[in-house]
Amino acid sequence: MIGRRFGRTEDIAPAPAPAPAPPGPPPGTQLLSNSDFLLGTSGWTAQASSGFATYSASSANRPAITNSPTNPSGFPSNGYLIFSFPSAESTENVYQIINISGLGGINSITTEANVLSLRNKVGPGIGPLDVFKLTVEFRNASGTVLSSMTTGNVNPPGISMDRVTTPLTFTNYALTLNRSSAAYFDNIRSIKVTLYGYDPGYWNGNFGPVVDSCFVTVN
Ligand SMILES: [Ca+2]
Ligand SMILES: [Ca+2]
Repeated sequence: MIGRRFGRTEDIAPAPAPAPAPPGPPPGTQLLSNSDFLLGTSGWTAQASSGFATYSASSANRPAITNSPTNPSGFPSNGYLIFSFPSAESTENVYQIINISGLGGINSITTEANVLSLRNKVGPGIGPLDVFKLTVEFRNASGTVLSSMTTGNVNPPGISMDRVTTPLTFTNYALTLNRSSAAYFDNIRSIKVTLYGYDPGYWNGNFGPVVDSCFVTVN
């Protein structure tokens, strides 16, 4: 009877247990398919109505994926998404939608892209810097956007056409959504990752930002 006062514990109805969140992928799982672009366009969608371009150093006007960029030289053959010169996001926009059954046991989602700029040689100097943007949307089961994150437009460091550096240096851009700051975290059922970039030098061909890899990792 020690510690009991004014009533009996069995009079108090237990609070209903909250429904458990559907289990998420194991922590550390990487969710994007063809994350390193080694499998061509597999898994990725080009928003342009005409789809992806065929990689070209002279005539492409949309994003393309290739294992072997021909200009400039210096790229090893391991898969790259390379943008072109139109600045319209509807044209230079490549995305992938990841569907998940739940995020139980997961505390964060990190989206990252490894990017390098192909700067144009214009006259005696280097042309305008390439523009790149990484955006990720978190959606519920109905497809409603719960939140989005973006790097905004950035200018990845890069190389000029006639001064290739070896090894090529890619810059990592990352966005992390934490469970602790997102009350809707357990309602997320899909993740849309969008890569956008363009070449302000306006050279016909694929001379925009180069994406070597893109990952979505849960932890
Ligand atoms: Ca790659
Ligand atoms: Ca460029």
